Amino acid sequence: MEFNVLTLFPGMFSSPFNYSILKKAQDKGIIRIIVYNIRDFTQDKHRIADDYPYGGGGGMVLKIEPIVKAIEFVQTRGPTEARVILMSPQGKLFCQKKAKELAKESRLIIICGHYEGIDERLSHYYVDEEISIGDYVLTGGELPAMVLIDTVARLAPQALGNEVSSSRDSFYHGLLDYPHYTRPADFCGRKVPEVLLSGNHQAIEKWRRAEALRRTWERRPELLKEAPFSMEDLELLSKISS
Ligand code: 9D3
Repeated sequence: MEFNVLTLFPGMFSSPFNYSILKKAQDKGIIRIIVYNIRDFTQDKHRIADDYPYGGGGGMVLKIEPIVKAIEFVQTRGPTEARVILMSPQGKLFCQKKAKELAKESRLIIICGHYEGIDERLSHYYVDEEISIGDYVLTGGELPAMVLIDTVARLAPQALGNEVSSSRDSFYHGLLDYPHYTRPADFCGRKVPEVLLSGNHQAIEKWRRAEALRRTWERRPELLKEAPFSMEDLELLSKISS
């Protein structure tokens, strides 16, 4: 899977992807992250990528021409048409479901704005969808693009090694994670729950499921509307909530 990032600050993308699962996935050729500097697609001698807004008011607006040139360059460079995503505070909220949908694509173009805005004709004529990562104000679309790439890349077929299992993701689908413990079994009198030391795998699975349900009920009850439940889950939930 190929991620093509268009940004005015390509340097921001060098280190975050050089670690852990994403590093391994790139080394193995499972994903490719290619970062383009929008300024390299300007055609004037001052390499100007932004301009004053029509209608006045403060701030600058990213120009459409260099971004469209960059999109066209990436489109002609690959075998299939890439889906074009604009990171934008006006976009639809990013979520795991959207990540799974994007993981089916073979190529993405991800555009990062970094000023007051981008000429509206870009999103109107050249962008397939606008995505926001949440209702808070950042300085640009670069960090949101990294969040999106991180989330989608780990879902790309073969990206997850043994260290993380996506089958566990799917068993706990829509729920918060259960608590984790490792040695020592007693840290200054703070003990690991007995059941985890019992070796009874059926009892451990039941305890983990109950803890995941309990935490979700306590911390993120709105998630329970979407999560799939078994009959046993409903029994556990009725105990928790009484
Ligand atoms: C007052 C108008 N502001 C929009 C809320 C202007 C503005 C603020 C911040 C325009 C761009 C930005 C930079 N942010 C992004 O480009 C961005 C973003 C974000 O700020 N929060 C969550 N998701 C995203 S995706 C891109």
